[in-house]
Amino acid sequence: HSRPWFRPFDAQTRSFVYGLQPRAIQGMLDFDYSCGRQTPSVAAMIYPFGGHHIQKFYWGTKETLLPVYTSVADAVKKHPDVDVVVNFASSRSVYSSTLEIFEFPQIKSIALIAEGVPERHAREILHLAKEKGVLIIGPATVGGIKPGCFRIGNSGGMMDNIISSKLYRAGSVGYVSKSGGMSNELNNILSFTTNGTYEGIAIGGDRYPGSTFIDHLLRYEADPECKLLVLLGEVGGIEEYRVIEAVKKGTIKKPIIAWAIGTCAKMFTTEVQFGHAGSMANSDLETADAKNSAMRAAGFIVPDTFEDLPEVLKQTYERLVSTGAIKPQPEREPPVIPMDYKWAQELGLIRKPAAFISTISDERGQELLYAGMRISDVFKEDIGVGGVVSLLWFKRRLPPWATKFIEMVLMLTADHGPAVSGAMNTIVATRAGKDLISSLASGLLTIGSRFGGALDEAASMFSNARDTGLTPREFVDSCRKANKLISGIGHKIKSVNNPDLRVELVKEYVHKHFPSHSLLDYALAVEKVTTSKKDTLILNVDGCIAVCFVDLLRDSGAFTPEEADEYIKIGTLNGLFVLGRSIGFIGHHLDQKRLRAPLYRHPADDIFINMADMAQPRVLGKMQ
Ligand code: Q5B
Repeated sequence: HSRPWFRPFDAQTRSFVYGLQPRAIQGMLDFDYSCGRQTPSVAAMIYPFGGHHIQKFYWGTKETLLPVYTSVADAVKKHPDVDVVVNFASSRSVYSSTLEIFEFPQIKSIALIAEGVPERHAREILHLAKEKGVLIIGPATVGGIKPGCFRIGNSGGMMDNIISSKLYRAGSVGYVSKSGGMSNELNNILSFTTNGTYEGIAIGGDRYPGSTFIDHLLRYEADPECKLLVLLGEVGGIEEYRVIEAVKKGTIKKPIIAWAIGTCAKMFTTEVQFGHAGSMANSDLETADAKNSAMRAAGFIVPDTFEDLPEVLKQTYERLVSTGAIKPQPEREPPVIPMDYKWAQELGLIRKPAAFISTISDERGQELLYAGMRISDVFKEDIGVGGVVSLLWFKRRLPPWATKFIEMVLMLTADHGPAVSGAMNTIVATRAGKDLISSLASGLLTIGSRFGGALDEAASMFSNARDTGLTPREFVDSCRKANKLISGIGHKIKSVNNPDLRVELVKEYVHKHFPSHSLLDYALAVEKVTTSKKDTLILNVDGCIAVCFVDLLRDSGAFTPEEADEYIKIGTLNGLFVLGRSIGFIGHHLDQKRLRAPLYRHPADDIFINMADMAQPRVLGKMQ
C-alpha cells in the first residue's frame, strides 16, 4: 500500500509504538475503533527490556493482543506493512532509538514525543531524516491527528473530546500548530465553525523541530481533500516567514487563516519566554504582532484577535461551501465507544456492588486509620499492642485494664519451650531448610484442639454449662457421659503439684483488675472436681485465658451479650494464642538458623514400625 507523498497517514496506516505506553496505545485503538477502522493502527510495541512478550488491549468491547518486540529489526521483520513509529523514548534514549529506526527504510514517518531532547541531537536527527526522506514530527510534541484515520499517541485528548470534536471522521481543514493543547482547542473550534479537521499536526515547541509549519502546509496544499489551511504560530522563531514566502510566491494558493499567539508579550517590560523552548522573540521580526501583520499583508486571513478566530473560520468555511469548494457530507452518528470502567466510575455514570466489604481499617486517605483512629493518635495516646488488637479485632477502644490483659495474654503465650508440638514443627521445618514464613506456618498449623487451640471450645463449653445451670460436678459428669474431654482442662506436664505459673499470673491479674470473674470462678470449681480425679487435670493456660476473656467480653460493658457470644462463636479466642505464639515460633526459627542446625531426621529406633499384619501386598489388576 503506497501513499502519495503529501499523505503520510490514512485509514490503513499501521505503526509501532516505541516504549511501553499502554494508556496511549489504548487511546489510539479506541480512536481507530471510533473511526470504523478494520485493523488497529498499532501493530506492535518495541521495548528493549523485559524480553519478547504480549500485551492485551481493548478493541471496542472485545480484547486484542499486541506483541512487544525488543528491537526494531524484529518488529520490522514481522510487520512489513508498518511505516510509522510513534517514539515515546525519553530525552536520553530518543537519539539512539531514532537512529536505530532510521536503519529500516520501510519506516517513513517518526513522531518524537520526548521533551528536553538536546538540541544537538535534534539537529542530527533532522539532518539524517532529510537525507533518508523520513518525516519527523516533534520532538516535544503530542504528535498530531488525522480524523477518521490515524492518531499519534495521545493527540486529540480523551475519547469524549475526540467524539465531541468529531475527530472520528474527516473534515476539510488542515492545520498546523506548535502546541498539543492548542491543537485540542483548534479541533474543538473547527468542529463547530467548519466541517472539522482534515489533519492537524503539532510540530512541538522546541527550537529545532523535525518538521515545521511549511512542511505540513505544503502537504495540505497538495492534498485535494484538504480545502482550508490554518496556521497557529507563536512568538519566537521565523518559521511563519517561510509560509509567508510560499503564499507570496503562490506555492500556497488555498485559503489560509493564521494567528500568531503571544501578542500580549508587548505588555511586559522585559523579554518573555512563553511555555515552549522556542517561544521567545529574539528580534522584532519574531514578535507575534510582527508576524500577524506580515501574514495579513501577504494575504493570509488574520483575525484582529484570537477571540475572533472562530468567526473568521466560520465565514471562510461558509464561503467555501457556497462556492462549491467544500461539499459538506452527511453526518454519521457518533460511534459509541465503551468507556473505561474506572473513568465511568469517576464520572459517576455507573455503579457496581462491591465484591468485598471491609470495616476495620482504611489506608486510602492521608493517614492510615485503625477502626477510625488515626495511626498518629494510636501513638499519641500510646494505646499499645492491646489497644491496636482491640481496634482491629473488636472495632472499639477497650478500657486500659482490658487492653493490658490482651497484652498480658500475648506475652504469656509467646513461648513455652522448644518441646511443645508447634515449636517442634517449626524447628523441624527450619532444619529442613524452609524460610521464616513456611517454618512459622508449619508451627501455626499445629495449633489445634489439643495444643493451644482449645480456647474457643473451652469458652463455649464452660459458658454453656454455667448458663444452663449445671453445677461443676454435673458438668464434669455430663462430659464423661458424652465421652468428651473438657477443653481447657488437663496438661501434659503441669499439675496441682507442679502448677502452671502462667495460669497463676492470669488469675491474679483478673482478680485484681476485672470488674467480674464469674466464669473464672466457675472454671476453678470445675478444676477442683477434675483434679480430685487426676492431678494433671488442671485448668490449663488455654482454659484459663478463655474463661477470663468471656468474663471480659460479658462484663466489661464494652460489648452487648449478643456481641460477646458472637466473638466466642467466630473463633476470636484462639487468635490470642496464635498471635502470641507466633512470637515464639519466629524466635525458634531464628534460633535454629543462627545455630546452623542441620536437617533433622528422627531416629528410626524411636519409631515402632510394625508391618506384621500387612503380610504380602496384593497385586491388583492384570500383570500384562
Ligand atoms: N483427661 C492437654 O493430655 C491434654 C481431660 C481428661 C476430662 C480433659 C488433654 C486434653 C483438652 C484440650 C486442651 C490445651 C492433651 C492444653 C496447651 C498449651 C501449652 C502446651 C504445653 C503451651 C493432655 C489422661 C486421663 C485420661 C483422660 C483424662 C485428659 N484430659 N478428662 N477432660 N480435658 N485437654 N488442650 O496429659 O481415665 O486415664 O483414660 O486433650 O485443653 O496446649 O506446654 O505442652 O503453652 O504450649 O496426654 O501449655 O488434657 O492426658 O490424654 O493421657 O489423659 O485424663 O480421659 O483418663 P495427657 P491423657 P483415663 S494447654
